[in-house]
Amino acid sequence: MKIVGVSLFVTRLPLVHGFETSSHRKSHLDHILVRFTDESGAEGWGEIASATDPFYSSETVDTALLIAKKYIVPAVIGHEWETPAELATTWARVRGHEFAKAGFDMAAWSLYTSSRGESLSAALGGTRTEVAAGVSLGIEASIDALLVEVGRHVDAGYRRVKLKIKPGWDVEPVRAVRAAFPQQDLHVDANGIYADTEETTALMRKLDEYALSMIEQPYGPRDFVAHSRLQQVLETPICLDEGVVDLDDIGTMVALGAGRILNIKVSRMGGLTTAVAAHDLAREAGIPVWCGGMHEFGIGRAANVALSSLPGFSYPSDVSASEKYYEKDVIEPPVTAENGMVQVPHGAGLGFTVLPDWIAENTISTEHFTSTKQHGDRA
Ligand code: OSB
Ligand code: MG
Repeated sequence: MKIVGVSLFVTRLPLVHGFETSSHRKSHLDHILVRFTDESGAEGWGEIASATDPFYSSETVDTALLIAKKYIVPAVIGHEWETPAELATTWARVRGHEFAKAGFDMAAWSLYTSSRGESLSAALGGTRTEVAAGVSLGIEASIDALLVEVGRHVDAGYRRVKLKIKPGWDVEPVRAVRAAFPQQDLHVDANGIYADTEETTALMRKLDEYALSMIEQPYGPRDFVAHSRLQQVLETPICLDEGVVDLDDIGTMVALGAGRILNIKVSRMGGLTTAVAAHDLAREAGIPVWCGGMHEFGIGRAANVALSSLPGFSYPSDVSASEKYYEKDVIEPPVTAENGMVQVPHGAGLGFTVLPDWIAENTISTEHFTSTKQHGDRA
């Protein structure tokens, strides 16, 4: 297989409901869609779901575009490959930039599976026909507003509700939501905002009283030692997100006991190839996993659904219906959740159709590269 054309579409969508985390608030997202074309004219699609600002990871939309154009596109165009893992070796010497790599890895899996007439889920080793959907709820202006949001999503059937927390918005909202929804599978995500102090330890132990299924990334991404210390005095499992960007990090997490659950994100780990390897490694180590999200548009969302069908994904994933975030998605049909379950498509490739009209309407800028030109030239 050989890629003869790559197109990068910087696309923008407004969020139907503004989203606030411990670091910032957003009302729209810019994601880069990656389109591969092979010699036969077949297409593969990927999504670079990087945030605009470097507050979740160090990457941004601008850095992803730069790395893609300067290093990844020239490496993949014209290269002969049989499997996505093989194509991924072409950009392996680029350190970091996992979000940028993930978009290309996803496009390779999409092209590979659609060419073989195989579903993405089956090719990745998926065993589930439907996956449990959790929902991630941002910080709201008031506890009443949060209770309304939780109620809407519990009524919609979501199997797990995650609440974003930060200092000053932690024990109170958790207490209120737990009181209103005593049986709900509930967890919290701090996005690494807490300082490793005795005060934080006391606060986390307070959260232990609310039967949360996990506390996601309380401390900074590199601080495995602080997570390990905290886990030893907590009943509630700690789940790592930002801290785990490669397979070595899983080794560190396990060796130090820095958490008992792992959030695997396709984007954060550099693509589906690494995400599957992370799943296998966590499984061997007895660490249950779930699939996290980056508010993906439909292409990235389809990849998340397929990944979540692997057997080790035993907690509900952040695979909400497209409509939770966007009015009109890039794929047809949109991802839907019925009674909190998302069906895993069995059609070839991503299992969804990418809509050219949507791309025409929502693209801010486009760059095309072909193998007939010097690598990296604009078409
Ligand atoms: O920490 O899981 C996170 C969104 C953007 C950045 C970080 C995170 C999130 C989410 C959204 O929680 C999950 C989703 O895509 O549904
Ligand atoms: Mg998280």
